[in-house]
Amino acid sequence: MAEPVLDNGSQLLDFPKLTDERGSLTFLEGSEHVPFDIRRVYYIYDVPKNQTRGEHAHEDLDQVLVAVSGQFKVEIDDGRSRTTVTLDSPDEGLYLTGLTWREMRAFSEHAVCLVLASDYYDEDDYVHNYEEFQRLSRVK
Ligand code: T46
Repeated sequence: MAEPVLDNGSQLLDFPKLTDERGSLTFLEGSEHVPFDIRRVYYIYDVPKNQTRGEHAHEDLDQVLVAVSGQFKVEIDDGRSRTTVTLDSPDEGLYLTGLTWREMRAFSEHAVCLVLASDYYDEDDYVHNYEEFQRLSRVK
């Protein structure tokens, strides 16, 4: 069952998990387990403990973040409220939609953040300035 984390539609998603004596398998199908067609996949790893990643929003991009190994925290903000989610399970994803500021920190050793994205990489879609993000969130 999807659990809302922000009013803008960002939410935690539960994925299928098939476990037998050989271990576990989770699969994700675009538009089925993830609410968009997947155009891009990337992963973030080898992050030193004291480093922060993200610190931006996207104007028009949906993404799902999954801790496929280890754990990390994601602080998210839709311009009205801010919350922190800990991702630590390969069968759970954090769906980020709308204009959502994100900061990822406290990566554990060997943490891997898999990201599924609704579109190709576009530097122009990034909002790096927090004041600009707040201004945009008031008009959207
Ligand atoms: C996001 C969070 C969760 C590419 O060339 N192609 C890509 O698809 C991506 C994602 C990045 N890059 C380049 C751009 C930078 O030169 O890789 C470098 C590092 O990217 P960035 O500093 O944006 O990484 P993070 O971890 O701060 O942010 C990333 C995503 O960029 C962003 O969309 O939401 O992960």
